[in-house]
Amino acid sequence: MQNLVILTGSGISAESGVPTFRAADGLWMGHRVEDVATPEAFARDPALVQDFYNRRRAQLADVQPNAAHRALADLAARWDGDFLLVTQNVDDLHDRAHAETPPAAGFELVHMHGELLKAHCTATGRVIDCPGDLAPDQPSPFHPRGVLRPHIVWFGEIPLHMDRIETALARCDLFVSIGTSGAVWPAAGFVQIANHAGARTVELNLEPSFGSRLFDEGVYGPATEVVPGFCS
Ligand code: BV8
Repeated sequence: MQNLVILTGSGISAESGVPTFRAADGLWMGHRVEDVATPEAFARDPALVQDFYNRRRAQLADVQPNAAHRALADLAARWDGDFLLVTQNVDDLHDRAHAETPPAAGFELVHMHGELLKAHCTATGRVIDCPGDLAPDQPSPFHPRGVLRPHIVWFGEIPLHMDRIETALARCDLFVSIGTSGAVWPAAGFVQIANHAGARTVELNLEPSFGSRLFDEGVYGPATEVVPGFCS
């Protein structure tokens, strides 16, 4: 019984039409990341940040899981060991793929950078399904001085589920990284934890990532081709 950890990044959703972060122009949907994905940006210009996430949340209605998301869901349905799917993505494409193909008992999906479809209260941290477009000073239902913000881990904030992730990495037999540039920490360091645990490490990406030399193997090409191939 093998224990599996898979990490995904925006590259797995690219062929669904969801923009990746580090496209050639370095801008992300017309913005510099630090202008929209930091607590300082939210404090400085909440209208800009709420609008940026409102637009991305609205776009989810126009995209669908692709063959790579579905291949992972098929794998999760038949995997007989522990399978932790860690996504850096805040879209719900993995969630939808696994809802269509229910996973086996040992499967768990965690969003380490949060979820577009959720919001949290700035005063209490309580997380709820996002009630729709958020206003710059969206009142929180949990605290008179709270505001609802996107439930997104911004740069400089601590990723979610880190204990769960590090525990799974320390005991995994196979670690697969899919569609990520290896530019963002601590996700970029997960392969080193897996290597230290003696796991086989594989990178599936359009091209070698910044950390490609840390992997035992690399298979390069579009996710909708290399992921189903790897999972079969
Ligand atoms: C933390 C939510 C401490 C936002 C995201 C200096 C100052 C301040 C901080 C730092 C610093 N130096 C380092 C840091 C830490 C910082 C960091 O790493 N900065 C980088 C930029 C240097 N990290 C943090 O701040 C993190 N927090 O460190 O806290 C800590 C840590 C551990 C324990 C305790 C405390 C928080 C980072 C989270 C930021 N939030 N997302 C939002 O979505 O709005 S990160 C963001 O980047 C997304 O989540 C994204 O997933 C992630 C990584 O990017 P990728 O997914 O890899 O996307 P990218 O475009 O880069 O690459 C796409 C890849 O896909 C490419 O390789 C491409 O070839 C490939 N591809 C494209 N098309 C396809 C494809 N592959 C296959 N098929 C295709 N068709």
